[in-house]
Amino acid sequence: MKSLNTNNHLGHNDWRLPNRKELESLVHYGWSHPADWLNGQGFSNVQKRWYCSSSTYANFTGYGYEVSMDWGGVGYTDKNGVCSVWPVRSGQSVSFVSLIISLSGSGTVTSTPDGITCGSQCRAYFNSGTPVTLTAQAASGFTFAGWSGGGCQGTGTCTVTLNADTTVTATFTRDPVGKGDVNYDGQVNVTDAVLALQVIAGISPQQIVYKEADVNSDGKIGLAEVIYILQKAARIR
Ligand SMILES: [Ca+2]
Ligand SMILES: [Ca+2]
Repeated sequence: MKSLNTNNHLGHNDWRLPNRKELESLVHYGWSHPADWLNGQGFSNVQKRWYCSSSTYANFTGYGYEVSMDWGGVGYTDKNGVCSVWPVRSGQSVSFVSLIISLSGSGTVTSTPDGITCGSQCRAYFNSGTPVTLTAQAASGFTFAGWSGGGCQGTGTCTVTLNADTTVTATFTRDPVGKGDVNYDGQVNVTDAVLALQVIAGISPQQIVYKEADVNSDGKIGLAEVIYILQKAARIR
């Protein structure tokens, strides 16, 4: 890096190593090899290797963070070790902030612009000041109960203007047990009838039985439930 500045590389002498957030912001997590994606986006010669960052590893200051453009991971290595460099210029720097999504219950959260696809990708970096709109989608059997953190609330989409590292929590609550859904899997079918019959016969049920599946308000799973379930399964109810 020093020699780039000493030699006034490409007419500039403010070259530096990117920091960890800047390098991570280049990674497209939807691709198994970020280098392949970057080389198709106007960059050239991006290698499937570790790239050094300027960020020091806090637990051991002789080490610095590095980011793999092969698989997108973050690691750390001896500052005197060998890794690839991606020179950037101070005059062009922007500051990046992180957005982390925390999920409670089952569902997904996506962002516009792209970056967050949570469950699988729950952390992304954006330019400071970027408005990011988050959309929540409950999994089957769950209902989106709302946002918290980052100024988000309610159950609609939420637009967060990222001026600092931010964590937003999306809470999904499980739907109540439906009538006749003895094993609480969201469906009323013959499996539920079998479980109910096992309860009646005093046989240990093969799955957990939810008494909330009660259909006649006696607080028990019994013949009334079996009849209800079979009528449902036979489509005569
Ligand atoms: Ca069921
Ligand atoms: Ca009952």
